Amino acid sequence: MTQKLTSLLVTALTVATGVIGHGHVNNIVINGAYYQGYDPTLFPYEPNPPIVVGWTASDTDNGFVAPDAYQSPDIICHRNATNARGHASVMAGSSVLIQWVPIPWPHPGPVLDYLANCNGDCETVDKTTLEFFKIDGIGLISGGNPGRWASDVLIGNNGTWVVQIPADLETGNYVLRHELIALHSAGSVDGAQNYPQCFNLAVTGTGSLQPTGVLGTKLYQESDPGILFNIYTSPLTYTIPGPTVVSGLPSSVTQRSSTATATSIATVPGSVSTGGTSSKTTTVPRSTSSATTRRSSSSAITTSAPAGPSQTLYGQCGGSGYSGPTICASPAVCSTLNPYYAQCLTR
Ligand SMILES: [Cu+2]
Repeated sequence: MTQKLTSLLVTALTVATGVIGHGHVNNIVINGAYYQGYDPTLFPYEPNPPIVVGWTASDTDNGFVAPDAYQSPDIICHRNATNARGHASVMAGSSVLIQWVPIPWPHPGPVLDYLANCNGDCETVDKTTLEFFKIDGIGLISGGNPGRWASDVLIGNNGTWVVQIPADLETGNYVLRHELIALHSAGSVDGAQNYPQCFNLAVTGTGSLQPTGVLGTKLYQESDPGILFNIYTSPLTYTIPGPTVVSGLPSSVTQRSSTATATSIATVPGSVSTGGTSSKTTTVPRSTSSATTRRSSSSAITTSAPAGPSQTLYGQCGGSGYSGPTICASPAVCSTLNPYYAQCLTR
């Protein structure tokens, strides 16, 4: 009864905070090129939304998928998701920067990234056949109640997360499934909040890595120790939910902010005569492109100095057991080098 009341209150608070409390990925950046994502708060209301690299979903409230939907297709790429109509090309070993909006992201929790081979075009693949393998995952970094989380690193980098496409990955079309899990209410059953976001990537390279994966509907269970988890105690030990990271891959690469220098248009299969490996990259400066002026998203990936005590350049700003300043004096940004050490660095 008490739990029910609590969850009702949480629901009421969640509704009250509206879009301020949640978010979605506005864009990704690959080698300085900016690719618009799917904007669930705008595109459903546009007669001709642009073709983008992000999957369409019906989270018009910027909301989440709850644990009671873990065995439903909604967990795969968010609610009622349908395939992105375009893709971005990326070389294996390159990094993809993912930009969340609005900033700051409000919730503590892990950051996870998966890939699934489409074995054909990702624009038409049946999402319920995708088998996801985890390419990185970071949870609790230090402390407890509530502790410092991977999400705090994302927040410290202006809502961005850097994912490295495995250097050995076999050439092919992949869905990148990037996910934040918010744990602020996860102490109650069905209280965690998953924010999965999917993107189509055409990966080129010479590698042969073909990890085995699991269906999206088999990633998590409501009762997983990293899902039903109370962050408001100390000390904490956290188990990142889902399958383990593919053997040989780091749990995270160095996190940093980045600025796009060009805007690229999502490639549509069959529309480029040179084949699927080249993208139609334009060299429009991002400050004048239509994609970047949407919702003032360009400001989201410029570096700004948040309030609070700050660490000097090259000083420590995070890591297991660290309790000093976690914000870097501008223009440095806090870069997580490993779970035990983060340092203020300039780009
Ligand atoms: Cu929220």
